[in-house]
Amino acid sequence: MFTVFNHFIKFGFIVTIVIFSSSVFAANLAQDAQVQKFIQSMVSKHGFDKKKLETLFAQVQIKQKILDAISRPAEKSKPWHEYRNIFLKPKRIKQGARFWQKHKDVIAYAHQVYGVAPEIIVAIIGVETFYGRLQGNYRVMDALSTLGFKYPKRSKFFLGELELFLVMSREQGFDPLSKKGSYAGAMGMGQFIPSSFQSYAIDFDGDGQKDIWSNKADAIGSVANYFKRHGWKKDQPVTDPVQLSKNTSLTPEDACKRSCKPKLTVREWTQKGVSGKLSTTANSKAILLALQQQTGMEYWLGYNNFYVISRYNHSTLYSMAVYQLSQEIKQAYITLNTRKVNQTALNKAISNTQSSGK
Ligand SMILES: [Ca+2]
Repeated sequence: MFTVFNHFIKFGFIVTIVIFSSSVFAANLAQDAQVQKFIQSMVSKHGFDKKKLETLFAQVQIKQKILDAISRPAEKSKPWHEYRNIFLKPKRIKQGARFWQKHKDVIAYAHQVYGVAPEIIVAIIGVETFYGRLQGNYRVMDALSTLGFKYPKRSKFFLGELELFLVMSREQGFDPLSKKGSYAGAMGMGQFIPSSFQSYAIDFDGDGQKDIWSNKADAIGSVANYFKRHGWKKDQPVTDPVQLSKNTSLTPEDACKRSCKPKLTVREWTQKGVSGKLSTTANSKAILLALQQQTGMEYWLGYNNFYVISRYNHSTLYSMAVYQLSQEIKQAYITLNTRKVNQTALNKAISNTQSSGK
């Protein structure tokens, strides 16, 4: 390879190589047999215009970077104390409180309509996109086409998402090339893939558009709706820290790793040697969580609402990070508003003193 590369450099073909490597599949995608088949199914199934779709796919780019990203071997999972530090940074907490403050009316309304705790809605948007700032830089068309047509392992899934994306672009009246998202086609402030958009995105401000990219009300309402539809219970606890008794037979192996539906009741966990100050009843169902801290294992019980967070991302660590971030944001939000109340009271007192001194 090196020899060939040098040969090209020698003859001034480096530019050719660079162009070639960034657009390995640069030929008109619309001519690809698989794409033609897909176009045909969009025409017969959904009544799309063949010519228009061909024009669209001629502009779509297959991205090697996306194939590299999805094929990258999964990172060895981090211990909790490292994972936690990625998300629970002061900047994310502070900006979460500010985001809440700025959109407090619509967040309060989403809470009222869907019953989902405001701090959870804010934490999800904070973890997913840093409050909408980092929504992904790939065109959704490029991402879904690359994975649908050039990644056979998940082709069926991503072609299904591509189909839904085209349908939603027609329904919502946007240019499919105009929307950006993650390399896997997750879109907007809450990173919905098209099938999630179809099932859970809502037009929360009633302007006729479901705009989860730039309309804060729609993004907030859609996240709240997602949680409600996955079974979030209003004012119910999420999780509690617990201890294991010395003679328990429970080990970290009994703890949930990914996406476990609570089966045992709190009473049953108690009988197995779990104890702690619990914010729920003995009949509530729970899962055991074991989190690797620097100094040893830390245990928690997770309830129904913890399971609902895991519907967003199946990792137990993700759900715990969202929960703990939500608690930090809540505290920061209260502090922010206490300061505001104090300042208002102080201003009032000053103004009273001044007027009485006149
Ligand atoms: Ca809207």
